[in-house]
Amino acid sequence: MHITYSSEVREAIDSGRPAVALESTVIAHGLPHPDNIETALRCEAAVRESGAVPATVAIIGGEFRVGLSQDEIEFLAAGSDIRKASTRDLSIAVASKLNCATTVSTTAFIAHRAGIKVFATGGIGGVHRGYAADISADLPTLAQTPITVVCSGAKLILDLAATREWLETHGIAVLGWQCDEMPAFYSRSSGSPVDERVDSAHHAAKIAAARDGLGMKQATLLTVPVPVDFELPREVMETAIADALGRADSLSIGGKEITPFLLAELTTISDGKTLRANIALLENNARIAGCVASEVANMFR
Ligand code: PSU
Ligand code: MN
Repeated sequence: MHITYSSEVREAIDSGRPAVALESTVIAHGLPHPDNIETALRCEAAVRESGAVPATVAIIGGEFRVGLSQDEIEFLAAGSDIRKASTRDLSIAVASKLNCATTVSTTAFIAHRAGIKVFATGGIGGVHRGYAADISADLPTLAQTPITVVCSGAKLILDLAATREWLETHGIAVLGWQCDEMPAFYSRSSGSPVDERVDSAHHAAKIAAARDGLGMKQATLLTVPVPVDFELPREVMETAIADALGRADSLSIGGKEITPFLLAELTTISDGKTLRANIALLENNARIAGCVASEVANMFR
């Protein structure tokens, strides 16, 4: 499989230095312009502050890219004609030489094959509410890709209980970063327990190393609650989500459009509060992923 690396990421991987993969769908489709550029750069800076090298993943002209320049990030953020590439789009993207942003599923797919062990994002996709057949390709990919994904759980617009059950059925361990309950994206609680609380990056890294030692093929989810100052209570969010889902339904929005549509609707309904929470958790997750990647790299020295 052909992957093109930035020189910085190439050197980090070759010398066993820690690297953290970052996705690009959140840049091209998840956040509005220009917050998306600023957030992408802040996430990269957060990874660096934790002593790791950021490796933002995308597909440019059909080429799998690991590590992007600022110009390339700005190109994705400008967003015109950038396809949201999920697993089913990978072969099409390569054959037709497309420009694509990578979701959690395709970022994990590419990052794992690039030799990167830790990946940071905001919220993974999951089982959509009221339509159990709409399951994000993020889930089956995580069931087949041994990488550690640092996230704030699944996005609150989803059916979180069904998503939690799916993870359990498919053998994906859910760790809680200094918490006992799986976070719910904008909210710090979901009502679902984590499988193990971890209080240090070292503990998380030990679990990831044990997974690899067992030869397991599943990802590990390290779930991190949104920073307290940015949390939005779940009860308040439920009304907003019901409104956003109603609008999506009346406009017949579905498929890959639904997640970006709902996130944008919530930003409008909440007067920007969900956007600020999303940015805060993305940056925080990138920082923690950098710490975990550093611990993982130490174990292999
Ligand atoms: N995290 C965010 N914002 C996002 C996403 C994650 O904070 O927009 C993206 C991820 O790329 C994830 C995708 O893979 O949303 C899920 O899309 P879908 O539900 O269509 O599978
Ligand atoms: Mn879907």
